[in-house]
Amino acid sequence: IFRATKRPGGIMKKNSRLILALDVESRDKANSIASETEGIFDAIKVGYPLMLSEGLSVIKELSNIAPVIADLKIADIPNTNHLICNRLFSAGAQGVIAHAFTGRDSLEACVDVAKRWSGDVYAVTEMSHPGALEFMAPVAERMVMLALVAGASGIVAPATRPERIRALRRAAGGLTIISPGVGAQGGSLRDALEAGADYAIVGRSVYESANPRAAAEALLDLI
Ligand code: NUP
Repeated sequence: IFRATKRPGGIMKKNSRLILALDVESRDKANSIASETEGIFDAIKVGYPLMLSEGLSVIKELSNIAPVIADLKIADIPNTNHLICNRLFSAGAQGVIAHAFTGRDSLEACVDVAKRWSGDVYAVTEMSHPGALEFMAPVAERMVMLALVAGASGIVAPATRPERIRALRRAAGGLTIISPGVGAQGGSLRDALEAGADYAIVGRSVYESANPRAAAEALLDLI
């Protein structure tokens, strides 16, 4: 089961190690924050709030500023996952976030599509909110193994629990770890990166700030 699989390779350059979570609900707001903070974030993550408000076309617009990761936490049967991933990559996404708990075949369906687009799949292992301790945390290490076996590029691990990033890093080997929960959810940027995250994902503490660029620069200063 642990046969090595070729991982898709992305174009996200590890520079600031910061990913902007752009959970605003208007295209104008999204574009203005992305432009204001241009050059700081290694990628922009968009999810349901923005895509349900403004449609998939926001992906292409934002990808002129930074590579876009589509965070729909894909969690369906393999065929549906395949269709969803095709939509997201053809809309211009560089990476997608998919749940691991659906199992190997479903995650592999995402990876198959990602490879065709030279894109990335990040598998959700243990989420950052308290409720993740109920069902996810007890099986998170197994989900990391699944991410490895399925050929995902990386995993999503919680900045709210650096000790869990450390444990998941031990299981994840060289997989990329992207880590949400810094700032608004109480996680510390430095602790997350020191624990083994490659990138920290930051949303509200930047886009709700009166001065998003200054807020982003303040984060850079911490690294
Ligand atoms: O476990 C996860 N926790 C989490 O917060 C997985 C995620 N994808 N996210 C997302 O990261 C969440 O949906 C939001 O887009 C971002 C964190 O934003 P904020 O708490 O910094 O505002």
